[in-house]
Amino acid sequence: MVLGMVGLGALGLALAPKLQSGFDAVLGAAASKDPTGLTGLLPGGGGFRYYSVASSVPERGPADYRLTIDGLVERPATYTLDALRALPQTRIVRDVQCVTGWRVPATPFEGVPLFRLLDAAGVRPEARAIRFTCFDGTYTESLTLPQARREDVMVALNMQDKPLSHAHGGPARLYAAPMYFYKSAKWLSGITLTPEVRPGYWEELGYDVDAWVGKSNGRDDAPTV
Ligand SMILES: Nc1nc2c(c(=O)[nH]1)N[C@H]1C(S)=C(S)[C@@H](COP(=O)(O)O)O[C@H]1N2
Ligand SMILES: [Mo]
Repeated sequence: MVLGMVGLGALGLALAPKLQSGFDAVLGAAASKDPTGLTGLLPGGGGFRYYSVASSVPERGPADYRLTIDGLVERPATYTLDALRALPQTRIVRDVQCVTGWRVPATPFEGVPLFRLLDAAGVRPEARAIRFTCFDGTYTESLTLPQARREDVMVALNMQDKPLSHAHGGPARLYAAPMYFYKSAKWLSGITLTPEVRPGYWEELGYDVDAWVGKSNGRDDAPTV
């Protein structure tokens, strides 16, 4: 279907602002990261593919990672990695499903349920949705408030019983278990409560904002989980 075209479109968009600053270098870097996921199988990744729409992403760890909650909340907050690890954690084991077709069976994720961070921040009544931002400086995602409050949506700190690696979006990524993996923003740095849904990076390029596995993006092949 249109996935290849969407990928090429994304590449063009991502490159456009950078063209003045060294066409060859940028083109080479972007091509090696292939946003369509046709290349870039992670070594030892057990079927995962490495995705990044940014050509390079800084590494952050316990010393310099921060997660901010702001927007339509009573108590904006900034969490360190230690602060996130100190909160009660949840564990979910589901298949990871990318919208382009690849799947990784029964993958454990652990982290802080998103609703706990929302409750701690005090969501204001006029908030309807969340915009997620990332320290790659480029990727964005969205959820409605009811989606974000599900028990199977978390800020993930561990994957496959290990701290999330940089390649998989560590030290913290969103994990939205019932949705295609593009909802699970890697290198998560911002959670902003908004008055309405603001479509994320791939959603601006045509992917569904409500990304239920098997029930979106032209598919109707599985019950909503
Ligand atoms: N910041 C960021 N998050 C992202 C992406 C990305 O390009 N940048 N790609 C998404 C897509 S399409 C997929 S399939 C998964 C891939 O996660 P992985 O690299 O851990 O396999 O990350 C999602 N989250
Ligand atoms: Mo994906």
